Amino acid sequence: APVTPTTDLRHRIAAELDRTRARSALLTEAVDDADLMRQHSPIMSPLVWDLAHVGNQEELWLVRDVGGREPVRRDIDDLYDAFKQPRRDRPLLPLLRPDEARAYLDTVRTKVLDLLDSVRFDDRRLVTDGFAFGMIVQHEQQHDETMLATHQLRVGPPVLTAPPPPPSAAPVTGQVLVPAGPFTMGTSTDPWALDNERPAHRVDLPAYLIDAAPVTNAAYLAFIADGGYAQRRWWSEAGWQHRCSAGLSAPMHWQRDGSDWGYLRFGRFSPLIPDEPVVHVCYYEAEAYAAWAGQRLPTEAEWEKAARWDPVSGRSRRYPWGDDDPTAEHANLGQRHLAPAPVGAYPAGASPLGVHQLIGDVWEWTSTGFDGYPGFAAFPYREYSEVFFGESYRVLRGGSFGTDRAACRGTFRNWDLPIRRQIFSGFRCVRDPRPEEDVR
Ligand code: AVJ
Ligand code: FE
Repeated sequence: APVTPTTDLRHRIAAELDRTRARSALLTEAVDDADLMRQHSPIMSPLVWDLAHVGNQEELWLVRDVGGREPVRRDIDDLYDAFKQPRRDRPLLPLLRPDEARAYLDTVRTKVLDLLDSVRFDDRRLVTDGFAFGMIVQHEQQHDETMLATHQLRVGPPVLTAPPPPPSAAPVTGQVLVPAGPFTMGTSTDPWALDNERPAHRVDLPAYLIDAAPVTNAAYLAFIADGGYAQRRWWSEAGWQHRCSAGLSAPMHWQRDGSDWGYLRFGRFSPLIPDEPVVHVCYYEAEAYAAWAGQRLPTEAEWEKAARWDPVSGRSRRYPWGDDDPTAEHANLGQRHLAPAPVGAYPAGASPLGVHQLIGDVWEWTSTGFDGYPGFAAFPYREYSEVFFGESYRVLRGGSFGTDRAACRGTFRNWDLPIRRQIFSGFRCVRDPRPEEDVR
C-alpha cells in the first residue's frame, strides 16, 4: 500500500478546522441570543441557523458518511436542510437555541477529530488528500462569509471591528491586453478543488483588454452622476425591469450625506472612499455600468485567463502571483479588514500581465451562466453544484474581503442570482480590441 504523508496532512486539516471554527465563533459571539435568533433580512437565515447547519453538514458528511458512525441528531436533519427550508421561513422553525447549537457543534467536532486520527487517507476516493475534510472547511467558511453579509444587513450599534485595509502603494489605471490563444481553465489536480472547478480543459480565446483593477467608487459615481440609473439605454431588458421594480438608484448600503455619498458599513457610517472598489452591486448594475463605459463584463474564461495564465511558461497557475497560498501581502481576504482595499494596495498580488486585485476585495461578476465544464461529474452529491446549473445564476470570481483563503483560488467559482447584492460583489470590465489596434 502507498505510504501517505498523513501526519502532516492530519495536522494541517486539524488546524484548518480549528481556524475556521474560531471565525464562526467570532461571528456568533459578537451579538446576543435574541439577535442570533432574529432574521435580519428575508433573504438571509438567522445566524443561529447558519451555525447549526454548519454542524449538521459536518455530521452528515464526515461523521456519518466518511466515518460510518451513528447519527448524533438525526431528528434535526430536516430543519437544517437548505432545500427543504426556504430562507424566509427559517426563523419560524423550532431551531436549536444558541447554547444548544454550540453544544451540538462541539459534539460533532469531537467525533470528527477522532475520525481524523483514525481515518486512512488512501483507502477511498472520498478522502483523497483529505478532500472530505477540505470540503467541510470550505463549506463552513462559505457560511461564515454569508454570516458576515448578515452582519452587514443587521441594524444596530457596530459589533465587529478590524483595522482598515492597507493604502494604495501606487495608482493602477487603464487596461491590460491579454493576447489571443489557448489556456488551461479549471483543474484536475488541486486537491481541495470542488466538483464545479473540474476537470482542467483547454479554452481558446481571442485577444481582449481587461481592467487592471476593479471598478472604483469614483468611477461608479460618474455613472450615477451621468444619469446612469435613469437612462433605459444602458440596461438590458431584464436589468431595466429589475431596476424599476426594485427602485435601484445606487449600490446597496450607499446613503446621501448632504450633497455627498457615504456608506453604512457594519453599523458605522463613512464617507465614500473614491479609489476603493465598488461593492454591493447586482449583476444588472454591473452590466449597465459596463455598457455606459463602452465596455462589457468579462466572460468567466476571460476572468480566469487574466488571473491564471502565465505568458512565460504558458501554464495556468493557482493564483495571479503564482502557486503559493495567499498571504497578507497578496490579497485582502479572510475578514482581516471589513472593507475592500483601495486599488493599488496589493502590488505583490498582481498577475504577470499586470492585472491587480483579482483575488480578494470584491467578488467579480462575470457574464457567464453557472454550468458544468466539459466532463463535469457531480461529487460528492448533485446538490452542491449541479442543481444550480443553467442560465438563472451568474458566476462570480475571485473572492472578497470576507472570503477565507481556504475557499478562494484562481479556479474557484461562486454563483448567485443576477439581482443579488447583499453579497460582497463588484466587477471589472473588458472590451474587444478595435480593428486599428494591432494586438498580435
Ligand atoms: C457557493 C456561496 C453559492 O452559499 O449558497 C453553502 C455555498 N453550498 N452551502 C451558497 C454553499 C451549500 C453556496 N455558494
Ligand atoms: Fe450550506
